[in-house]
Amino acid sequence: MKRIIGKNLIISLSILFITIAIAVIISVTLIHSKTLNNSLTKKNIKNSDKLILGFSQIGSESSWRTRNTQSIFEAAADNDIQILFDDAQQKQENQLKAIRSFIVYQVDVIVFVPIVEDGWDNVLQEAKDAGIPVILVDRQINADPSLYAGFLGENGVEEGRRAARYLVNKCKNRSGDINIFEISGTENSSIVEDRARGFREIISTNSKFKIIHSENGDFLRSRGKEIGDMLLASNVLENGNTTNTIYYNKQKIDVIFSHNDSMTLGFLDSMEAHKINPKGKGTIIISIDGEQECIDAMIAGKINCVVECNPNHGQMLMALVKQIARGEPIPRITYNYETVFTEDDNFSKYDPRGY
Ligand code: GYE
Repeated sequence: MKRIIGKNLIISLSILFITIAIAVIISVTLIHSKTLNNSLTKKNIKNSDKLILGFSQIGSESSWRTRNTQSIFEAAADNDIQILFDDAQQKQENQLKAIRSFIVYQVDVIVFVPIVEDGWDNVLQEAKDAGIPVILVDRQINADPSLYAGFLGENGVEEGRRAARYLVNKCKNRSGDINIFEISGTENSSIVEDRARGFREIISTNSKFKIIHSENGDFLRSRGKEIGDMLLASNVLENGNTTNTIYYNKQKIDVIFSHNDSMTLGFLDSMEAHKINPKGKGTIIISIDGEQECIDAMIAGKINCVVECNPNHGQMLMALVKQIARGEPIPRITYNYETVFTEDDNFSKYDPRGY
């Protein structure tokens, strides 16, 4: 009798254990694909007139990115377009999975922000075979152009050129080498390559400009701080005082060219931690994006120039989505409006940035 009770207990415990394990597996799966599954039920509205847009975003690595996502959601709501959303959390494999889910759900249009340039051909061919048009937002790819309808975003090459033009003008009366330390973003992303190319194109017209090092900061504030900590450790002298001149491998850094505001702000965090006076540093700092916090830092004299990258793609994107859903072609490339903010501006004319 005791043995039978013991046996039953073991069986019951095993069932309980298996049930818990299954519940854990299901909830973990749901956490990642929460938005997709929520929308799966809404997919049944396919019979209604609402357009359904599958949108794969990279993640939320910067305030710029957060605003970019918001802008697309706001515009979709304004245009009565239903979004199936997936946050890829900085992984291309998650984007590939999301796009394949959109194909299974038979969305009307797929929009995605390609984290890197390569590796999209197969999934885009699958979308094409399923008859679903694809629009790239913000970043471009290396793939046969017939695999997607068009691109909407910023002109990264021009952003790099604008950063360099500011520098060339700022240093027009300086002779001798001007050493540049570059903090770049996600490796193999089109935006980093474009900004780097545009920047080099302009500075190469004068041999005094020298890029002495380029460090990948992944577009993250935390990495900007780490890079700052690595450079600035030697600024703290034995007597506890700090020196304001920044060096890399014993070479004085005249310019920091940072590919986004998050990394620039991380670098400023590090300067503050090392008690380096940002105004007396003698290093020109140039950043890209135009986040409010960076504009404020420029107004406070800590940064010299911020090249705008406009994250507000929403309204333009919805216009393209509707156009393509009507079966009309869209332009291969649509650029957003962008400007440059510098220390010489009349700051009272600035509008709040909204990100
Ligand atoms: O500059 C940065 C971001 O791809 C233009 O990605 C975008 C960049 C932007 O996270 O802040």
